[in-house]
Amino acid sequence: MSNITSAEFVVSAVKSSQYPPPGRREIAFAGRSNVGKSSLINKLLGRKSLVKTSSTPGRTQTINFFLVNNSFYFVDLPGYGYAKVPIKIRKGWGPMVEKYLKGRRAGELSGQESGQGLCAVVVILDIRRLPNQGDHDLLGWLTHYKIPAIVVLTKADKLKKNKQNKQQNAIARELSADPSALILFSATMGLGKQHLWRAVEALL
Ligand SMILES: Nc1nc2c(ncn2[C@@H]2O[C@H](COP(=O)(O)OP(=O)(O)OP(=O)(O)O)[C@@H](O)[C@H]2O)c(=O)[nH]1
Ligand SMILES: [Mg+2]
Repeated sequence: MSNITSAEFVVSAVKSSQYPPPGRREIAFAGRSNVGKSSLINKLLGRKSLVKTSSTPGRTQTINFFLVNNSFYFVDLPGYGYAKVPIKIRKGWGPMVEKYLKGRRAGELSGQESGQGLCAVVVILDIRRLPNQGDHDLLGWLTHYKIPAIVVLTKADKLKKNKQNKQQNAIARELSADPSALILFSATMGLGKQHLWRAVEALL
């Protein structure tokens, strides 16, 4: 998508009654706390601070919907796996996100029209780390609910080129995936923006 004409915050939700009404397609973004989800969305949309980012992990604790080009939603999901997030919120994360994934699937929504609902989840991993239990759980849910996943390795700017490739191969092995299926990204450098847009557009 080379042309973002509008991007606006719609709603923060903690339960399904607060989601915007169905009728549009949406792409969700998920990953562990502080991995760079909100920064990645801002970069994709070419907006500096549409989505709040923070160096303090656990900043995003609700499901945030953004309407893009008056056409589809981007959905910023809260991050998982950060120990300092209060226990009550941490315990709520699993059910809240799983309910979202289950309930918003394309074809699951009332009306059953194609052209609406969750088309794919962009799973964001830190290129410097191997996937953890939370990452595996998320990918497991996506497989279970037959929701396409686009896997992105972000913060690539933190590693030199040869180390990037090494990590890409190691993470792919851990996920039993093809290394070329993992998109290298950097919100600070803009690396991977076009590549990720192509993957998103193919599923929207
Ligand atoms: N060097 C570098 N830093 C990044 C990148 N993406 C995000 N960051 C930094 O990582 C920190 C967390 O970024 P956020 O986008 O707030 O992360 P998040 O996953 O939304 O975090 P939570 O909402 O707390 O789960 C911030 O300090 C960002 O500036 C990147 O590609 N490269
Ligand atoms: Mg965030």
